[in-house]
Amino acid sequence: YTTMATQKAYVQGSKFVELAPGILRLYSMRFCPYAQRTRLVLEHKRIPYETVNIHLRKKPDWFLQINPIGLVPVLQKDDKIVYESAVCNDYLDDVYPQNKLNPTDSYQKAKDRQLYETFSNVTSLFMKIAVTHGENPKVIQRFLKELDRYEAELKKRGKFFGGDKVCMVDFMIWPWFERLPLLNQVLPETRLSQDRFPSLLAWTREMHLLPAVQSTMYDFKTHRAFMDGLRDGNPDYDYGL
Ligand code: GSH
Repeated sequence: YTTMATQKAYVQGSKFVELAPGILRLYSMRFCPYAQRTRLVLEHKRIPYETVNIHLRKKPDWFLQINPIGLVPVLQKDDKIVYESAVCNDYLDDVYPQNKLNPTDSYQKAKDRQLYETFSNVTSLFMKIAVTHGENPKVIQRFLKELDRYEAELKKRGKFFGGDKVCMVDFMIWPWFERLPLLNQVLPETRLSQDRFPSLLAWTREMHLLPAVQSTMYDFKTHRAFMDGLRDGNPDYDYGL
């Protein structure tokens, strides 16, 4: 579904690639977990789109005009621009109703939203541990305690957060589970144990089987290389190209 000629990140000074009428475009960065949330939804719903990857340390001026906050992901189609991963995903689920991901019931929708909005607790602790190599054991305990909430909820819901099928919650939180082996390698205490996290472990295996996950994921070596660069203040947005 990707039609752009290059996957390489567009840097400051590079020429804007004109957007053809009716084409949906995703501004992304190959290793961004937030952009991956939106890539997962695009792939799951089989929505045709093109990708423009952005060099996040040297952003083109035209990108800052599209999103003044300067973050990816951003969706653009004709005169419409949408940013923030949760907003992008809800928008896609509304506009492309196939393989619906959000519940129609307002209360259920609120509960799901609560789960993925509060996941920011997990993502910030994840980054803290990754950057400091987990030197503060209390942070690791807080991280696991946050994951307890997801374990308990998943236990009630079934195979996925959507029950038998995936839902928005699954895709909104998946990118950090894909990257969890990065922490596990250095800090065995961050591993999901069978005793404490049986549901999340089974879920991780199921998620790996989904075509949307397989087509958006990177292998461990690639995630490792990108994360090491990020920690050194020198991320390689074109790693592996
Ligand atoms: N709340 C945003 C969302 O959910 O979309 C977070 C997105 C985000 O932090 N993206 C990062 C980014 O664009 C890349 S992983 N960083 C650019 C910057 O910080 O200047």
